[in-house]
Amino acid sequence: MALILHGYWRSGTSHRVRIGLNLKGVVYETRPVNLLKGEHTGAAYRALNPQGLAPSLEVDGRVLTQSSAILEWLEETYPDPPLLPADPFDRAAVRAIAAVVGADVHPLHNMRVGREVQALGGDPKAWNARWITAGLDALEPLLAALPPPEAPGWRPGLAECYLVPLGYAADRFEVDLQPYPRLAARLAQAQAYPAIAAAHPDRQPDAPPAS
Ligand SMILES: N[C@@H](CCC(=O)N[C@@H](CS)C(=O)NCC(=O)O)C(=O)O
Repeated sequence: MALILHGYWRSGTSHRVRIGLNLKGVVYETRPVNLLKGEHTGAAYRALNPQGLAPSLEVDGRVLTQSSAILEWLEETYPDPPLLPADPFDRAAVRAIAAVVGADVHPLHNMRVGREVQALGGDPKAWNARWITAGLDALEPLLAALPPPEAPGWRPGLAECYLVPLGYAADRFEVDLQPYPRLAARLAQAQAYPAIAAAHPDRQPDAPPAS
């Protein structure tokens, strides 16, 4: 299969999908969509994804959108190694974490929302930090239901697809992770995996050169 990921280096949802692809060991081409230049709202990108949001995954010419749907497609198409645990309760715990990040937090700190906040006279950075903090507060107790990263045989999966980009956003908007020891330990362990390190925004071809 020929896979093309249309995304942006610093987009959390593109980051999610890169982690999923890398954890599955799937080879893909990256086609950058510059959100700052508004390329996602142009006709060329909307022909792929009428909603005009990143990412989109092209698979042999068919287009998948919405990071959660793309990750589910990946799990179903490439079951090994799995992103989800075997036990249905453990799966539900992982999906709850994904929903907190994907449904409750990320939509509030999206670029288009930040621009509206600014247009209304607010401070987008403080807004983003406020909602990321609310998400971290919700996640820390939920993480107690998952095997800790120190457990034998632990490996990153769907939870990390969501948590690692949130950790990046927390760092970007200067939210201290010190009050969240479970999350901090998980992120440290996950980031040591080459598949996750390779998905880091700074390592993408469209990232600006390090200063
Ligand atoms: N629910 C969508 C959200 C996609 C989304 O919001 N992507 C952001 C980048 S992380 C975007 O394209 N933002 C453009 C904008 O805010 O104008 C998904 O999970 O794929």
